[in-house]
Amino acid sequence: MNIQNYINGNFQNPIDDQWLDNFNPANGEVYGQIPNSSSKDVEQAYQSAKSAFKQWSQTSLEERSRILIKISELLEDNLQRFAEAESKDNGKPVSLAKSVDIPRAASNFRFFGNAITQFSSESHESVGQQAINYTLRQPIGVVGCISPWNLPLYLFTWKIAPALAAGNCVVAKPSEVTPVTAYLLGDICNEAGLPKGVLNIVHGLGVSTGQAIIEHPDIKAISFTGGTATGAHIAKTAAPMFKKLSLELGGKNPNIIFADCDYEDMLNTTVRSSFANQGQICLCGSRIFVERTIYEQFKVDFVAKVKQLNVGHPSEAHTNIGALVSKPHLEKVKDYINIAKEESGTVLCGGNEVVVEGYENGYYLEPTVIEVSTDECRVNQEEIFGPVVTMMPFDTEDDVLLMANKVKYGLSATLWTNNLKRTMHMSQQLQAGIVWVNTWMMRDLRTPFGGVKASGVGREGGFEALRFFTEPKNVCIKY
Ligand code: TXE
Repeated sequence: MNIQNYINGNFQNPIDDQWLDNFNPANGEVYGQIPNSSSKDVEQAYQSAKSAFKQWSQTSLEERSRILIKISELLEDNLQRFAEAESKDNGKPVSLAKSVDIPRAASNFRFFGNAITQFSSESHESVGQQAINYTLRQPIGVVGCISPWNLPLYLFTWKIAPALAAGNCVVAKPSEVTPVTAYLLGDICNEAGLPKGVLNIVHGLGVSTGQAIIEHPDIKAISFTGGTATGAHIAKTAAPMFKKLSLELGGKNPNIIFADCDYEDMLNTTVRSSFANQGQICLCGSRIFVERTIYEQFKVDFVAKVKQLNVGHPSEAHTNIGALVSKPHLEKVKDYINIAKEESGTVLCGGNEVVVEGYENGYYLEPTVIEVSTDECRVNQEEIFGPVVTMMPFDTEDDVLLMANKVKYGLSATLWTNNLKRTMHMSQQLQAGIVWVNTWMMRDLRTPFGGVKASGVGREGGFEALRFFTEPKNVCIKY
């Protein structure tokens, strides 16, 4: 499938006619070409967004809301087609794309379509001075949204929907590794009646297309999800132009298990929080810490369950773990398994590539559990972003808190306990933007989402996202 840029409501080839191969991770074959857009394409997308801005920013909230909800409905109508496209592009099981990725992309549009009708700003009466202040929340103008490959349409729309709801026009770039569902979204936007130029989607490499977006002097805000190194580069580039930035970056999240938890629930959820989406979710609990009194039992039970996971072709109904997203990523994850062995970690299960019959060149890897003897080893400190978890025992609350916080990241943490005092204490002390207690990845779209430390700056979700995509202006009236 060949794809094109979506600019001013039309599909078009890149101006310089530069193209990239798009791979199917399930069989390693090239199945299409995608534009590698240059700054010329980004400029055209910007001009189209700029021309559309005046009218879109003046469009009533009811009308914006109606269009966003229509996009959501059309995504739902096309669930099967989008789920299959996402799976083919990314390697994730179709069942996962159908139950999580595409429904969530639809929810993003519905949620922000509704949220904008409830969004309001503050007013401050200056008592005794006969003045009133009120805050205008105005759209920024043209904003840039750049998203990664792990949850392609899910994260792409998580940025675009609030940006559009707040009255901005958008230049967006999905990951060059998984661009297809973003391409398909263009048609849906046209069908829903989104005016031309309000959303523009340009495809290409980070260093060419992405770089042109972040360098563009008139794209006033950048919402980015991706690797921490890229986030740092974007911050450096954008800071001298005083762009507004929201950066959602990597994670190395602790999953802390106390003996007093609901064991079965914890065990089943821990399998999911370790290996969902082939472990390629920034929220995965990739460092498992288990209270020593149940450590040996957990080790036996967890490994037994992990061994039952089926690695297979993404479209097979019995597949739990599909293909990793790309060959270079597979190599990176394998390198970490070798590093673990060199660091004297013990591979309790997995660790090898899987050959799936009929798809011998696909990027399949066994779910891998590594027992580590110290929390300071590289596999316990660096983001692997694949189907690999580490585990080790702990003795006290203080010990595990220290280890949990002793990484450069701070995105999420999971805590399994029925002790209320401990829950309150640990939730306050964990250095993370999100703490889940007795659950994992339970999402309410109204809540603030994002991380601390090297996991990024800013929060997405709910009114936080609408605040990010608007500029507050104070108006003071003396009467
Ligand atoms: O991400 P990149 P990569 C982590 C994970 C992974 C690592 C690298 O550990 O192994 O990051 O992944 C665009 N200007 N996460 O290399 O490069 C790029 O085109 C503007 C965590 O795939 O950060 C893509 O659209 N844009 C993560 C997006 O940035 C640039 C999800 C993300 O790609 C750019 C994915 C530039 N100079 C990976 N360079 C999470 N937090 O969920 C790249 N891009």
